[in-house]
Amino acid sequence: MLFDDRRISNNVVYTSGQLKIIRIMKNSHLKNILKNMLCVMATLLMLQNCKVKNNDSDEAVNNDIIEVITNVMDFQSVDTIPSGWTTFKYINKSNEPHFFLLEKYPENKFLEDGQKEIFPIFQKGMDLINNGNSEEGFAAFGDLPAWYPQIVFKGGSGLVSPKKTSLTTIKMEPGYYVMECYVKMANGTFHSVMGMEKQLIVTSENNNNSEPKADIKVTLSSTKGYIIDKPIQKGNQTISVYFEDQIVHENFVGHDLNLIKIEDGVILENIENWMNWANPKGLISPAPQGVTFLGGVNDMPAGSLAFLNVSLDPGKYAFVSEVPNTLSKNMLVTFIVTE
Ligand SMILES: [Cu+2]
Repeated sequence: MLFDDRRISNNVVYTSGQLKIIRIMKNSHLKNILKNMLCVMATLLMLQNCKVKNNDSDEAVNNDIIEVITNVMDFQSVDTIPSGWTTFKYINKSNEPHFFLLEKYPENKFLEDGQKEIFPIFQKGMDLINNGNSEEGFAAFGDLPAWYPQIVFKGGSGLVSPKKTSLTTIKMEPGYYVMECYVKMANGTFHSVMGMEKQLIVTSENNNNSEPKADIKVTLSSTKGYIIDKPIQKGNQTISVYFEDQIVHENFVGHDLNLIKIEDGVILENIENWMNWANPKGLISPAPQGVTFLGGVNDMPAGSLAFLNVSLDPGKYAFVSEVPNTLSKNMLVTFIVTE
């Protein structure tokens, strides 16, 4: 019978052979749909994976933040990090202001050598200065080893007040570093002598982190002081710090940048005097009243670039360097952050 092997579909008559082809086609259409669905699912899974990967890399970026913690008179942090752009989160849990300075040591010189040949010399000189024998004290620094000038200051945090945290980003080159704080205790003893020194090894493996983007740009120069590119607003922001040049100032260190918040009535000259470590009353506990240290970028060679991430409330602030005569050098610059 003709109609036995024929079917009617949408008023079109098909032979059984045609129906078979249609079924195969439908099946293959279904397969295509399934295939497409699988592709979509696979894509979604891939995207999901990508998202997970991105999350991982976000976490990796977060993990890349190197925490440095001071509990009392110490540095707690990892010993070894890869090279590249590195954000240091300095958490000061103690009751004193501190910073960390990264000192790149010459080859075959290590923390133990510094402890033996450098720290005691500085302490001896400082003790003499504190006792009123400035000339003899500065002469004592002549006993520093021949390799001392080969140490390169490669940045670090600025001063950080008790219970405050700072974020400083520096491009770390491979090498052997010593992390040091040379703020002084009330009796004139350097914090480094009390245990605030630690080795940090930077490997040749690169962390592949990218350079931060700056909202505000500050240029440091021995002749012009601090040049700030635009007014600083409240809120979270990244400040780049560029060392146009670097010199040895009267107290043997180079210029750096510290961010401070200042209460009303604070005399700027008192801040200026306190910031100089070579002054018997400088860089010593207690810190000047009405001044909160919010980190910064420590001493670096000419041509260096580093970043400071800060969150600012309205108020009066200043950038100040750790060198003498900051007011006349334009290295104590105040600014107001408005609502
Ligand atoms: Cu310290």
